[in-house]
Amino acid sequence: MTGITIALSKGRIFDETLPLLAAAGIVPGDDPESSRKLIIGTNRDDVRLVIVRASDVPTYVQYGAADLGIAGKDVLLEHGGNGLYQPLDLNIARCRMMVAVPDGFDYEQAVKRGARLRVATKYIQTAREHFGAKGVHVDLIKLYGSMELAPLVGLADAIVDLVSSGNTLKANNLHAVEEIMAISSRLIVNQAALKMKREILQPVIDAFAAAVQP
Ligand code: PRT
Ligand code: MG
Repeated sequence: MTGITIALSKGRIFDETLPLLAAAGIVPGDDPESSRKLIIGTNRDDVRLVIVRASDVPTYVQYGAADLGIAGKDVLLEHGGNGLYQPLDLNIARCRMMVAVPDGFDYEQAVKRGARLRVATKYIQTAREHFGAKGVHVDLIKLYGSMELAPLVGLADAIVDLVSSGNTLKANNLHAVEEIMAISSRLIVNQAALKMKREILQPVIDAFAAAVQP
């Protein structure tokens, strides 16, 4: 293909990327929420979109199956970023990576006692780094979704998860006890593609950069 392929996940990243695409003169031909197509054409013959799982976006770009992608910092930290050029923080899909516990669980006290905490999370690397730096001993339990359930059924003492409104924590009688980091989504670029297809890629990257909201 002489054009470029952009990997996106549907949902919040796709929605918040639309204005950036528009700034680059790119308008998707279908809505991934209603269409079952995994490859979506655009108004431009030389640009197509592939719709993949959020956590798969870095993999597609790393191997050059997509030239560009947009992925959360949470996802990039777990992936490791190998082979990826990350020129821009797009400041979209913002949230915070937090440690949360059930209401009534004394986290400070447990940490002070040097208790071994059981922590359920999808973000094993980030959690390991966070608790390691604090000197807190943890057993990490890998989950792929609905971390909020784990402490409610005795699977874990605490979770590491993303929080935006805080409504999910509240609805499950959990509360945040620590912020690990602020999260937003980044533009990622395949390093080889940047050299081979710079004529098409660079103007898109520049248009995104100019359209980023503070
Ligand atoms: O859904 P799927 O399992 O396919 O993948 P995903 O959950 O990784 O994808 P998606 O599309 O839900 O999220 C894509 C990216 O959006 C993430 O990688 C984050 O960088 C970013 N983002 C921003 C969020 C949130 N905000 C967010 N609130 N991702 C997930 N959440 C979840 C959170 O895990 C928790 O379950 O929303 C729930 C909390 O929301 P509040 O508003 O109740 O606090
Ligand atoms: Mg999700």
